[in-house]
Amino acid sequence: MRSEIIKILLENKDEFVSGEHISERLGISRSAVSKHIKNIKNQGYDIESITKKGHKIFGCPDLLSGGIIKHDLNTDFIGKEVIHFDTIGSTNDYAKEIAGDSIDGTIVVSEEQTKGRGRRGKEWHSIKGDGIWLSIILKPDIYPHKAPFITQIAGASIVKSLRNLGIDASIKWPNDIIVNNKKVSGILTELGAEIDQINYIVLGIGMNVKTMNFPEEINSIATSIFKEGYDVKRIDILKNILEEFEKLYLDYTERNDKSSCIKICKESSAILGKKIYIINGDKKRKVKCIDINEEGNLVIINEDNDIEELISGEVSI
Ligand code: BT5
Repeated sequence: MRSEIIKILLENKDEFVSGEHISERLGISRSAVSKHIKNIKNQGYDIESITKKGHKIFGCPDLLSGGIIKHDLNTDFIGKEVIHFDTIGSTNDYAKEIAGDSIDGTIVVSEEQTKGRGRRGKEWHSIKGDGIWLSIILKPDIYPHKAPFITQIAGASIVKSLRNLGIDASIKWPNDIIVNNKKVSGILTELGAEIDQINYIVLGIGMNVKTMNFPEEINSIATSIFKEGYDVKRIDILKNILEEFEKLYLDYTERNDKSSCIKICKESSAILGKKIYIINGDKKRKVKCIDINEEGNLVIINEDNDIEELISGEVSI
């Protein structure tokens, strides 16, 4: 309910909105409206309330709450339902728990994660208020083997969004977003499926936006948008990602069209045409990356001069 009230105040941000108007629109009593407004103010929203005139919003705290995300969000279904936490273990874990009962496109965001995860159980540092820790619940009508491509769609939509906002970013296949040679964002796509049917996909995106000091173990490989000299708000990045993601996702799931996504992946690749290392446990092999093909797979020339196609993996430059 609070997020609906914030949405109404933001829609009318140049004027006072009466308690009566809000109570009629939301079907709740005027005293309930007053209580909610009080709580919203306690969260840090700058709202002026004048008797007989109503309530006017002047400013929002830097929170990724539902009302702020939904305001002016230009999507059909992604982000229509927002679940926002101050702190949580992992947004992906929570999203998987609720996926069965959630509507397609529901998003889970948290200001902090205490058990953020990367691939294969690796730790993902998610400092409070510093980044975007987001999971999107998706229920596409596609076969399970087509799900991994969602990671490429996420990567393409993240770089596209960052570029829309003037940030020079690239993709290190398959799931890292890089700014000035350091990792700013990572993607974790998880699947709940039967043999021939997807129950849900949880797409996890982590992005460092404001972090200046990283923990020792990732300090040399990680960066943030702000640290690289870009002063962009988390909310603007997040909304851009949701909007760009939805377009490429619908191309793929409704029209089986991967072309725009692959084009972005190739144009923004940090490794295409370069010598890279393929990492497999303790082993490292030096190969040349020659293409990202129509399936989103990495095509390389290996150490024996043979052409190989990789479906997933870990690479370093
Ligand atoms: C990833 O895994 O890059 C996927 C990260 C996905 C995080 C999101 S946040 C919302 C959602 N909820 C979750 O619990 N997860 C998702 P991977 O490619 O395996 O990279 C993991 C490695 O990245 C770690 O081993 C570190 O080396 C490095 N790393 C950890 N935290 C980082 C950070 N904040 N920034 C940059 N690199 C980091």
